[in-house]
Amino acid sequence: MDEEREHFEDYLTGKPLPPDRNAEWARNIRERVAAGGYMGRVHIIDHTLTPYLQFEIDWYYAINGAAGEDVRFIFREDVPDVTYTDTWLFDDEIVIDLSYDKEGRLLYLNRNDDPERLREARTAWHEFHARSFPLADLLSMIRSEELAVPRRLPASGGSAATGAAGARKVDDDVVSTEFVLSDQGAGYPRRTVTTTATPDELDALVRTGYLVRRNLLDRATSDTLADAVLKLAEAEAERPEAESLPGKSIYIRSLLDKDAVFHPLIRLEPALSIARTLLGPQVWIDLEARLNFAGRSDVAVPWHAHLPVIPDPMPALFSHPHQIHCLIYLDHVTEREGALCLLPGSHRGGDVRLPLGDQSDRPGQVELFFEPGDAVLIHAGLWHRTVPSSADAGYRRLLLLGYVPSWLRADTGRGVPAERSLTAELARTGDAETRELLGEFQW
Ligand SMILES: O=C(O)CCC(=O)C(=O)O
Ligand SMILES: [Fe+2]
Repeated sequence: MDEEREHFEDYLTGKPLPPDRNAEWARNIRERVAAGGYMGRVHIIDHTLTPYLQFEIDWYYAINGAAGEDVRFIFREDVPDVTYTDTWLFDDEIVIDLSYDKEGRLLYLNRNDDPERLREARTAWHEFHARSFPLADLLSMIRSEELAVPRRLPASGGSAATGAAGARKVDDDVVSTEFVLSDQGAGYPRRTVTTTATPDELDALVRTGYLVRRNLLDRATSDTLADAVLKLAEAEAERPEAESLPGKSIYIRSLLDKDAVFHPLIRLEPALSIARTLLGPQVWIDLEARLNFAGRSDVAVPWHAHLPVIPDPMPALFSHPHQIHCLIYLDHVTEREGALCLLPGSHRGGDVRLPLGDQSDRPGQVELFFEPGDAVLIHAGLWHRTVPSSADAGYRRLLLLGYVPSWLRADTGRGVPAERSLTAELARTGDAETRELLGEFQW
């Protein structure tokens, strides 16, 4: 790596390239390819070439490509939504993951023999390969000036080695992202999102699909909100439209419209900042509650995910349903009330298909218990359930704070409102597909 750094620094000063650069490696490639082997790589790039990428192309890729390596590129916006890391995959059988420090220096190589990791790496490779293009196309884009090739180097030469680092900064484990909002009308303003979740915690949420936050609300706040939830539950329980199992449990929807005591949760920064860092800066908030009445046994929510909408096969322009749901517990959740069970990583693949009503233990499940004010953020695609309560259970109240990308809205609220909703009537009489086309979605 240090040698590479030297070469890069020479390159930046405009030193001529040694004609025999990378010769040994190129011989290795030629031999393998001549013996019928395949060598290839896919490199993620942006539309502006970084100085480091220019260096890699001129110093290595041009030589490797000529020797027979399938050097390929993928634009960042085309990166498939699969789990990937910087990985070498040998003969479709051996996975080696590479890890780097913040400056982009190699920290270690890790051979991973887990069959699940192999499956993941193969999927990532095939998806990346399918959406990538060869070096020859990249060179032709550079020639035809379809790609920006800045001649002036960034003022802080040091950061060049990390490639397109984006605007995410990490100082003392505080992650700060400066977003430019793609808002033409407002002149493309900037918005900085700062979160106290550490980079490791953010990565864990993305990878495993959950992140526990203890004491997200202080005790006084959680007690106040618990009372407000109970009051609404009692007021709604007798209504015919109530979403309840009478005497056992009830969902209360649209809380922000029902009691202003919930409004401070709109700006619950520790959770909001995590959601904005991961989903993008523009989200809207939906708040609901669920309550189990005390003293009831066998009250449980079977295995489910909140957004089980990934079709098979995957259409090219499918919109992945990323939302973050923050479950805030307002009571003690012990064995009596029943743990929350999660299946870590189950938000990533569409291949978990548990039958309706399934309450069985699953390999790898994680059980969580809570104190009032504790929370867990989950990816909305994560599979979870609750363990059945016992007869000595206390109340089990939780808030479901949903962070939804802002563009995902049924109603823009603009123009002259309709006097009466014709579509509501149509939906009442229409079949399931008509209702779906009118915006109804049941899960
Ligand atoms: O009660 C819980 O702990 C979780 C409830 C849940 O998963 C839900 O209502 O969607
Ligand atoms: Fe749920």
